[in-house]
Amino acid sequence: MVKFLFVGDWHLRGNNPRNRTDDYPEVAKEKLREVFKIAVDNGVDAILQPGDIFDRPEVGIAVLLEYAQVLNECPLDIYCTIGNHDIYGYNVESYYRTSLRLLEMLVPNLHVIQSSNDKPIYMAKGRYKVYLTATPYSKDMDINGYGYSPDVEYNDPDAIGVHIAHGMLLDHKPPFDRYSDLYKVDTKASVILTGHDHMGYGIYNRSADGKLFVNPGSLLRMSASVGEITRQVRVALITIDEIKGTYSADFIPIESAKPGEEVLDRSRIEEEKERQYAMENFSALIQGHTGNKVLMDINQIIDQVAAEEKYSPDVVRTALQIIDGQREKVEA
Ligand SMILES: [Mn+2]
Repeated sequence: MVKFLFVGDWHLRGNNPRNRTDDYPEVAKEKLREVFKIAVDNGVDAILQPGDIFDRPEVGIAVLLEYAQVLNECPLDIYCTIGNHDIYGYNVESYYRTSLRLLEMLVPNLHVIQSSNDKPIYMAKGRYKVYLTATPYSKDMDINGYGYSPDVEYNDPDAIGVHIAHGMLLDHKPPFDRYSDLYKVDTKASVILTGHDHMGYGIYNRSADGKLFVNPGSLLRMSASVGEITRQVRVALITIDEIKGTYSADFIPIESAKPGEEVLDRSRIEEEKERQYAMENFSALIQGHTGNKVLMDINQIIDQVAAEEKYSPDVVRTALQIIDGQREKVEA
């Protein structure tokens, strides 16, 4: 048997996200150590991770060294790819100057797969051969379903491809456009492991073509949404029978994860709702006075300013892309 432990986004950082009430860096280290123990106890061959190792492209040196030390306690190889939070301006070309790149240099067991064009990594041999590939976050991710298949061939008819992707693969239609449909996405791989969406659709066996999709959700909870409060933090054990050519996934709960209401603070969310309500009232008030439509939508505001100032369409498009990127950051 070939076994992998697949762990969702980490978002390592040196301080607390706004809505966390416990000690986030300490919790992160505790969870990583639990992950390593689960991996060893289950005799896995490697730990797999879909990117967003760090919450930002650059963290302080003290933070970097502390996490490097914890990762160096892991006796197993860790294979990951690059998430949108790991790079500058959503530009995967900036990887070489990020904290993740430095972490990779400090942790010999950590392997960052940088491109879906990289040669498939040969993981195990039986009658079937197990190969690992990955697609990092990039400007192409989720455009026409891109990201969930390697861009190289396995060159082996008996390959079982395991593909990691940092993309918005979902089992439902979200309130934004850039995502891929779990039920339709095309792939050469057999097992597709995704992150980026922190809630995770879980484990899905696509009966039409026998593909296995897994997103257990992020290891660390960043927001205090209702879904995050009730979500069980878990990892997934992927088991591949390289003789029979079968594969499956099972969840393993993270025991050190506290109940959401103990570590996530809802009060700011309530404050935010109140602020939004006040804004709506305010805009209704202005509309009543001026009779004009109030520009509440950022796209409208940019279009309006661009038209008034006669900016070129290229500038407007770039501005909107940057803002979209920031929005995704908030959502992911
Ligand atoms: Mn993420």
